[in-house]
Amino acid sequence: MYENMVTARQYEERLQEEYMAGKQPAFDISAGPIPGELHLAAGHEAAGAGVCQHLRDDDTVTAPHRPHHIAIAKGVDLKRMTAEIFGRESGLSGGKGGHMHLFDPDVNFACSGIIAEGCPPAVGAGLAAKKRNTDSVAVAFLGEGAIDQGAFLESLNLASVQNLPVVFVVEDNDWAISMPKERVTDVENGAQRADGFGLQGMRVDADDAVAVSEAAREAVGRARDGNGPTLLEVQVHRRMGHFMGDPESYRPDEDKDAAEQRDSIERLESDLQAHGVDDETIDDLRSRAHDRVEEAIEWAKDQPEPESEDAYEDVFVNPPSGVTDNEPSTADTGGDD
Ligand SMILES: Cc1ncc(C[n+]2csc(CCOP(=O)(O)OP(=O)(O)O)c2C)c(N)n1
Ligand SMILES: [Mg+2]
Repeated sequence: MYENMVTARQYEERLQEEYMAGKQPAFDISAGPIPGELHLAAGHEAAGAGVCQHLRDDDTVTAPHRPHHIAIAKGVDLKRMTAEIFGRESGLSGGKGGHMHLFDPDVNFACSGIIAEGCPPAVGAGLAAKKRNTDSVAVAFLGEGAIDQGAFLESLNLASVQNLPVVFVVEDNDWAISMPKERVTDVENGAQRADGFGLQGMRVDADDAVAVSEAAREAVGRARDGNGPTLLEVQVHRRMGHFMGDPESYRPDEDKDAAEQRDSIERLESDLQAHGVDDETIDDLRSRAHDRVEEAIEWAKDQPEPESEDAYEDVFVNPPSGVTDNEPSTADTGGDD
């Protein structure tokens, strides 16, 4: 878990540098090697590492718009993920999705920029596992800002009534962009949402990877054993702005300071030291993470950009005629495109 969390933090620190290149002096979101929005997950690492520690490649994970720590913990190919973020041809989605649209079928990972969007597909994956009689599970990650979304609430209901192997993991960082949780949701503990739908609810209150891992062991185990879904809420902290370039003028200084102080990586490091792990071992893990991150970034930056004439490839099942030079496909997709 520690190596995973450090990899995620170091990875995002490097992405931050790359992202800002070319965007100054006046912030230009479309400039530089990583154009568009970038949502960093510094302060959320315990949730990704603690939960994904219990998952296999054949388990499905859907993640939201802040996906890197979860993708890394699930074992998504770091080089191809980085190439995707840099918009390169060898990226997971051919460079067309960017950082919020990472798909890796080898480890059954997907994410989306639409909040709560990952919940219905995770329920679908859970239903598929049940129908196929496998013991795979599906995990949907979402932010606390998404817990009032219909897609989430309907997913809770369906997973519960069908007793599906699904775990919903809410990363509660107290903020949805500039909106504090208490102004939009009248429950302090999001896990209480479970009560209305007849599934198990759990909450981990501290930024503690070990506590998350213990709760997730129980939740994933319940799903794998055919005993139904769980809603697990995990307290995390957003150490940065909602996205890069967010001046956070809406956020009180004390809140930012509190997020700085509650670092799950430092906490886990102290736990490891208290359990006799020596500094050399910790340094080794950190330097392994560093090398892996550098290798992925250097590799990705060397990859070619996609050809502009391929822009419409992989976008439509049946491209409207005239959209591409190719004849529209006549394949029967069995439904609407
Ligand atoms: C359905 C939908 N509505 C609104 C948005 C715009 N939006 C992007 S992120 C965000 C806030 C998400 O907050 P939360 O779920 O708590 O996740 P966090 O950013 O805190 O990790 C919103 C409203 C969106 N992407 N999708
Ligand atoms: Mg939030």
